[in-house]
Amino acid sequence: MNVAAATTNRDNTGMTSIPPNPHANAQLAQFREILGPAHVLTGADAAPFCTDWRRAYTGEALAVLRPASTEEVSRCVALCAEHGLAIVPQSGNTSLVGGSVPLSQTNKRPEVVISLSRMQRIRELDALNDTMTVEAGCVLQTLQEAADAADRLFPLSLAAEGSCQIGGNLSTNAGGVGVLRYGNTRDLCLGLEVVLPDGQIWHGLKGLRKNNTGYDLKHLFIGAEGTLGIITAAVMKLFPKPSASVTAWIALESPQAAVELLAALRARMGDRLTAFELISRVCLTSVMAFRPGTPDPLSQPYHWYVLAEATDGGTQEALMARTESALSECIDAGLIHDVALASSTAQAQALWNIRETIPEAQFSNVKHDISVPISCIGQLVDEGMDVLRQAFPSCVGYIFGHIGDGNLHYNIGMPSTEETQALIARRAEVNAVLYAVVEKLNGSISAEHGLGQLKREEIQHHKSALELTLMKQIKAALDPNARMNPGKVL
Ligand code: FAD
Ligand code: 2HG
Ligand code: ZN
Repeated sequence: MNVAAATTNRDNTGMTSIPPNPHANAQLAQFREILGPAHVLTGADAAPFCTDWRRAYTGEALAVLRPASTEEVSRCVALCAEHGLAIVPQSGNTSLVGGSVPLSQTNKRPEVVISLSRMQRIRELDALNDTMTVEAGCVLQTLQEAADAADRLFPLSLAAEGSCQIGGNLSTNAGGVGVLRYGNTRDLCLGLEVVLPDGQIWHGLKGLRKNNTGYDLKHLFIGAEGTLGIITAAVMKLFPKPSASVTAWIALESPQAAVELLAALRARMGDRLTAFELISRVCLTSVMAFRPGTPDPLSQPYHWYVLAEATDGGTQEALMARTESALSECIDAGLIHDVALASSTAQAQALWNIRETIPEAQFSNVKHDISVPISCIGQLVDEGMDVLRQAFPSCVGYIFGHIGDGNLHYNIGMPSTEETQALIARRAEVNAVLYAVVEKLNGSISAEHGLGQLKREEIQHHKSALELTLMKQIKAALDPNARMNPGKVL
């Protein structure tokens, strides 16, 4: 799905002016010299880069710079260092935590956005090494297509894949629907090329599966949300392309039943189980309302569903037979109420369309992207809703997500738009109630979206003093003048 910016205005932090920068014109002229005038955007041309997808954060930048090569990124970053300008790296701008846009506050240091979107080359696809070396601005879907054309699979998959770019995926260590089988983006990366805050280029583009030569630097930049440097290229892993795929829409009693079903199916199907997504009835009905014509996959309603996918390298018939047999054993064991198996690629796609539409169908609410050990999911859902309903009677849980990874999008709204707006204004209180349960279960307040601006302060209450100190020391070592993506993460 290509995610055009959403149109509703919600918890907007407002647009304010940056303090006068007497050197702005001279600085812009120098950037134009490096990039050419067409690739230094200001004013209205820069505005779309300064607002996030949910229109929850709007900031202001001196300019949006659009380099076409690592060399150009390096020269721009060196110039920023010379002039003390802060830098917001940006890829597809689909961040759900306000990580990819400049700050809105007054008296801040002037910021430039460096957009990687012109760096779209696949530099090399090494089929025998099962790797591709790609530039940071490659759209995720393009990488999936390039792998497919080479008879390989690039397994990272999320609803924003038509817009997000691999540099952003790496910088957020994105998850998505394939983590159960293939891991997070971190697990898919073998090497990186990074422009450091002073403009130096770290050439770490190795396609090695074994390389124990001291600290593995790439892992510092993966998941750093642009606060340590700018990723300009990466070596990503490829996998054998499955030849068979079965998709099932499964109705069940509860999230706890889903966890038990996951264990039962993994025992029967092993690594063939590639996706296992929880979807509540509330989410399904919100998709049906948002996209009229969306069919209800089963003939009667149930409170909870799982969208599961199995793939392997054998025949379609064999995988279907194995899946049917596993599912019927689970029905006999009382784990499943009903199930619809897609009998064509089009039917499978229709089921996945429901799942991928959920973010758009319910984006205006109090978002939570949380994880707990998979075994604690049932408790998280039940206890979480209990305490939330005590504090906010009549609140509605839009609960869905990657239950196979212990990661739920536990979004909280109210029956009407007005009440939901009022709840969003009390977001901190909603967070406090739910995060107490997450904390008790030894979970995380950000499973896959990162911290950005949204959770920058909250995280202080969920990490130990030692963890925060170590993070600050790493930041100070790589970015001593704190010019990389200020106001995010730390
Ligand atoms: P951006 O939003 O542009 O940037 C994200 C962060 O990375 C920012 O902090 C930015 O400064 C930094 N950054 C970007 N590029 C670079 C670079 N080259 N070097 C250094 N720092 C950089 N996320 C998931 O994990 N799983 C999901 O299932 C999922 N589903 C989504 C569905 C929808 C509809 C939407 C809108 C978002 C979803 N997201 C999901 C969130 C988002 O798509 C991911 O965080 C994604 O990885 C961001 O990629 P991007 O290219 O848009 O990065
Ligand atoms: C997803 O899994 C995304 O679809 C979006 O992470 C989460 O809308 C959300 O809260
Ligand atoms: Zn998600």
